[in-house]
Amino acid sequence: MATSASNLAATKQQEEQAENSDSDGVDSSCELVKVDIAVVGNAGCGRSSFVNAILGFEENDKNAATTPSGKEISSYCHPTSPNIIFSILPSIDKKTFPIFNDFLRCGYIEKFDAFLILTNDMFDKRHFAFAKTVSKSSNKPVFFVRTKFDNNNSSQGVEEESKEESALLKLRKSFAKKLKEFELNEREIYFISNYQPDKWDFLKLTNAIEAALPSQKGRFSKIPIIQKLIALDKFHHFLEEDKLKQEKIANYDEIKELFLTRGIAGVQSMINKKLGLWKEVKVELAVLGNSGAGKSSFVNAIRGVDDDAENCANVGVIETTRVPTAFPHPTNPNIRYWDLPGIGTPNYPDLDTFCKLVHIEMYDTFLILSSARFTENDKLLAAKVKSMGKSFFFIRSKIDNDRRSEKRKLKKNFKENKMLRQISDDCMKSIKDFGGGEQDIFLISSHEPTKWDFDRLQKAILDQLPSKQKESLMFTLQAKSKDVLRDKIELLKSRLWMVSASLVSKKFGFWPFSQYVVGKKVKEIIQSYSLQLEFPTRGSEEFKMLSEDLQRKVRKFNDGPYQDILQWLKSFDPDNTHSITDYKKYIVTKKPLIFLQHTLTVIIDEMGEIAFDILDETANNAQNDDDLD
Ligand SMILES: Nc1nc2c(ncn2[C@@H]2O[C@H](COP(=O)(O)OP(=O)(O)OP(=O)(O)O)[C@@H](O)[C@H]2O)c(=O)[nH]1
Ligand SMILES: [Mg+2]
Repeated sequence: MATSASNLAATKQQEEQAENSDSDGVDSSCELVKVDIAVVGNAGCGRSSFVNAILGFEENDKNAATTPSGKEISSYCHPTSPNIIFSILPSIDKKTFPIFNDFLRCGYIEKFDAFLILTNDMFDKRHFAFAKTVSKSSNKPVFFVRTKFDNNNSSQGVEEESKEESALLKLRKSFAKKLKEFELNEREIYFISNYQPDKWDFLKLTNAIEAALPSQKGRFSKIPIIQKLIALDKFHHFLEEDKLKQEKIANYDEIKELFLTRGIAGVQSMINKKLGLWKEVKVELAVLGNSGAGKSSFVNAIRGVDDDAENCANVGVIETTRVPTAFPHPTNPNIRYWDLPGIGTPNYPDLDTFCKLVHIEMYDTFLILSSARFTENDKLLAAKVKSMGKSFFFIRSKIDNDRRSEKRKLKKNFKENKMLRQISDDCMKSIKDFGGGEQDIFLISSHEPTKWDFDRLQKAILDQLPSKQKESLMFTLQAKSKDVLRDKIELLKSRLWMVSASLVSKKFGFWPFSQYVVGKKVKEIIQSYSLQLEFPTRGSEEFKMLSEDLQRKVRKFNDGPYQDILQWLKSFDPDNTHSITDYKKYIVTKKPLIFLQHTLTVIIDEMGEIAFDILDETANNAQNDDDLD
């Protein structure tokens, strides 16, 4: 048998590395157990590329594997795993060995510990005959590897994927037939690409080689490229990649890189930043209109603050708003409603003075209120805002007053819809120059924000804001209407994969990969959902008003997770599909991200239904009260 110079070099390299093993991370525990794996194949089948791929060498590295010439053997190992050697044998084809028996007589079967038979096409007679000889004369493992699988498989799109599936099936069938012909036991065929080791069966092959060589248990995974492949595999496992990647993860590559370099902790720090981004976004909303139009009352209503609360905007029958005053949202101070004095008041006699003094350019959107027809000043202001390329809304306030007086006047002949149409038509006349339609006027009462267009207004404001501002404002809106509720549920769901990833424990880190979910954080998330979906707290007046059935349902989410989180989570999946158990303060499951995604989706759906029921019940109660009036 010819042994090449590079084989000797590899041995020398191993010896040197073994000597330095303590200082440079070489696995010293297995110095004595060497394995030499033969890479067999025809010329051009990808033997050296395979060795480079498995050892993580670039083709132009000085250490890179090259195919030996003639009947030489070249051997390679990775510096961190010097005891795992890959030796490229001379080509098994007719050109190198016109007589096949000459190949068999070279003593390879005795010398090497395992055999990888590579082909970039179909396996031929010699391949099978060689495998048969190995299995007859020893019980050394042989692996059939089909290389260059990337050449005909781009695996992009569903159609290509199904084509690939059927190609694989065909190849497997014909391979099984050949095995039978040569009376070889059933065995696997591994489809790989040396250029894309993260795809197809590359990792499966390395796992199989390691499993077949008991002396190397746990050693293959020390080779960096294999370590990376394992991490990547775990990453795919973690994300259930295909489903999540396309739909939800915009910055997939960034996340992958973070996962591979810094593990779950890296992904989480990025995710936490993203999840918290909405808190940093600023939104400035200007509320304008004549004195007494109901600006301060509106500012309080939209912030969910009572007119006599500590941080309320002062409301009064006499003029109260004299200087621009910002009212931050109670749960997010970056969202500010500005209560602005009306144009025409002593300090702001005309539009120009007003614009200058209130710094008109600093607001994102303008809410123009009037409790009667819109005035000339309202229109001048709207035109100015329009010229600045910003949005504005005409809001007709105090509809409850109109309803009350009309009802008193018309008694049984009172028809609310007719009244609303009249008010709307009347307002339309005053703003006809703006060319809008009925939908551009919002009829509201700040005293009854669950009625009329209050909700449609909130949604309209949201819809014209840029997406980050929209998200930010959405979280502060009260889910007192079905539209806002629906949007909130959608928003909560769109953040689900990030939320799920943030709940996985990073304590157990990247290696071994964490299967632990932090129970306390799950409770916090459920609590935040309760808040977002406006579940009344136990003991509150709102809670007492609910029917018994709804009280029980609300309690399930308000109290349930705090009793026994494991049992509580299991109640959403009686078959325990995700096989969850608990360990100390953790929920343990094999695929934490998938488990969380599924369970939290079920939870949000159930909570969403309850929130809708609460709205219905509250609306019914209010209607009954009205009917009694
Ligand atoms: N019925 C009813 N009254 C309202 C509504 N909004 C405001 N009011 C009443 O209208 C009066 C004036 O309301 P404010 O909110 O102080 O009006 P404003 O536009 O801030 O007034 P200035 O600060 O003076 O410019 C108060 O008595 C409020 O209680 C409403 O939607 N319905
Ligand atoms: Mg005011």
